[in-house]
Amino acid sequence: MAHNEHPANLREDYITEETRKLISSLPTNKDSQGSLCKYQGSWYYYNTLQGAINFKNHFQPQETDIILASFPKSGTTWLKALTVALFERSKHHNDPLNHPLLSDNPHSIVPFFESNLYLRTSTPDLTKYSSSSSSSSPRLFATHMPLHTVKEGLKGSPCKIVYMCRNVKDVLISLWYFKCKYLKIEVTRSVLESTFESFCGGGNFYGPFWDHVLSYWRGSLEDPSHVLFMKYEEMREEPYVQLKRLAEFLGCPFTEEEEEEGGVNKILELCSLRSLSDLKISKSGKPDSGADYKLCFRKGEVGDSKNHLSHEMEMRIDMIVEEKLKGSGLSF
Ligand code: PAP
Repeated sequence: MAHNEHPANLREDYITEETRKLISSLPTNKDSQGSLCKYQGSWYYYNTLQGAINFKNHFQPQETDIILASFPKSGTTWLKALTVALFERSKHHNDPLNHPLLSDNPHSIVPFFESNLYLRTSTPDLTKYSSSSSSSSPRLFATHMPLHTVKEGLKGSPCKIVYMCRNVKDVLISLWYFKCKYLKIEVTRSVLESTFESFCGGGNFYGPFWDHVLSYWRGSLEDPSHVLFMKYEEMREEPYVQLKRLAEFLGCPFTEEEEEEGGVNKILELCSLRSLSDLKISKSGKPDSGADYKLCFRKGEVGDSKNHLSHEMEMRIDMIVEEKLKGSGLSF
């Protein structure tokens, strides 16, 4: 792949002199896609690290901001769609066809701090994301950074943070498929095996997985009114209950009347993998940079890893995760 075709967040052409100096003092690592360094306990490709630093130093939070956080491939697209739909619901009673989720992808409505907004600049224009005429719409942002780094950017502002967690084995399989499609390479076992090895060693992008998850898990225990910990598997299992939980946490609970009128189910239907992936924008849309929107959607199955990981691979990663999460109260 020619250098200029390589995804911007994996490259190293936006870093400042200062960041270059910082990187020289950090642990570094290389994979097939580029160079990574370990910053505040998490591995970043260099441009993404620059995005994280730009965010940390320059983001000006508003108290009502909502941050949607996740490890990649854990259900971010779904969480973004559900949150947008929760805040849009009162506006589209009489005008359902004008709903932003029908004409735009959740990732373009809710941008990532480090890999979109702050990737190339420390002063992005955030006016587009400011509360619109309706004061019921807070600004929505997303991130894959761990909680401690996000908190530095929030500078003490009491923003609400929602974390979506998913079983590491399904994350791994989802990432394997995504990586191959994104990089336009064949989906082979050897890519799965190298992705698996890098997950087990913890040196993968945003890894180690368990430290990422634990940062939010502990944050949610310490401060449950500001950090909500959700699980993809629970969303699949009991979407109605979980969407209500999300709405309550975000301060926009469903009224009895809304529930009686089927308001919860309407949002679940609008944001289902089937509905979203069926939209024209999902089939042929593209962001200015990054993956085609169709790559956001695949199977969305719980336990798909069973179809791909060998018994030995499952045992090995299960043991690592069990060991790393021991005593935390979190399990999969
Ligand atoms: P990202 O890190 O690139 O943002 P993310 O959305 O977190 O990706 O995860 C993608 C996974 O969510 C895919 O899982 P799979 O590979 O196991 O199929 C994708 O199919 C799934 N997904 C996307 N949208 C939805 C949705 N609306 N409902 C349920 N799952 C979804």
